[in-house]
Amino acid sequence: MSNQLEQLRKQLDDVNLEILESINRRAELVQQIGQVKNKQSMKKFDPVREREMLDLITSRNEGPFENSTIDHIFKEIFKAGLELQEDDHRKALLVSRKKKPENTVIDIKGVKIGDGNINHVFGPCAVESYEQTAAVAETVKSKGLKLLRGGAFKPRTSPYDFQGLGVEGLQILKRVADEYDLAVISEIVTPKDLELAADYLDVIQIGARNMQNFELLKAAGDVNKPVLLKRGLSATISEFINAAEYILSRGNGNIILCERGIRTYETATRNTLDISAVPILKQETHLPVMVDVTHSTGRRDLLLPTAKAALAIGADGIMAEVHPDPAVALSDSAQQMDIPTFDAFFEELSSLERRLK
Ligand SMILES: [Mn+2]
Repeated sequence: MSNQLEQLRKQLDDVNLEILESINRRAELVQQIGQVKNKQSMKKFDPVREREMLDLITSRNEGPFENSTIDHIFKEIFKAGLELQEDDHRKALLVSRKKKPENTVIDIKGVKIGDGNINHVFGPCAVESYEQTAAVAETVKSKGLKLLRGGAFKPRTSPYDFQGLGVEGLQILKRVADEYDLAVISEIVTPKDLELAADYLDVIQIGARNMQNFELLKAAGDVNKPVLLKRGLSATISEFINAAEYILSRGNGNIILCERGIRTYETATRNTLDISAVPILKQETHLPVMVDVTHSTGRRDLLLPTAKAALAIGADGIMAEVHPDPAVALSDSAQQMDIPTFDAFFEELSSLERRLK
């Protein structure tokens, strides 16, 4: 009796190994098909073809398994094959370290971003006037910094909130950039403004709310300007990386990724700063990574500690908002730093930078 059981078990082991060999042989064929489809830019998933395969299989099914069970088992095998093809594709993402092991270094008016040195981006939330922007430019310049931010087109939660000065804001930024020899960064929200903006700006920002605006990403991939891409408020890291891939796939490889907090159930901060995104993005991609401490925290008292954490964890720089008189700012008045606060913030951050070197 026990001898019979042993024999049956032996046969079962043999069948298992046959199945193993068969499904791996199938996997190799699926990979070859994937390569052929890639060359012809064909879709990986073909529901008509899957239906044909299932029909052939069930038509030959003599049991004891029911057709519905066979359908279910093979559907899992098909799915595993499809995932194998997609894995092959993921290995080839242009933004990935697998594709390009060395860091991307972006030259912005002589400042190198991504070469291991730290560079920050400071400036007002929105450009409100020449005087207001110039006041921040002066303090940025006095610290030996080169990059100035300022919003001209402001995508706001409410349509009745200040929407930015638009082209006039870009003109103010350009004037300030020329007068103070700074490089300016501002958000563009629509593809039609990209070419115009390129005349005024040194870096085009794509904001969190537009991270998956695929037409804007594609258009940004066509211009010859560095792009600072912010993570979407509910975007996974994989979605963020794929958004960058949209830009690079069109030819523009000068992309800075910016973690700016994600939406969670926590209400103590405006968003939850996903600090671990920084080393993940640095490992998975070859792009520079910055951290926006203003929008991630929404709290002035957290700007310095989160900025320190960002530098300690390997960010290429910090983005934060500075306004000569935050109390009267037309946007983000609660978390912009006034100039004395910014002076103290910068001094502490610089001393950490020196210790990190
Ligand atoms: Mn802001």
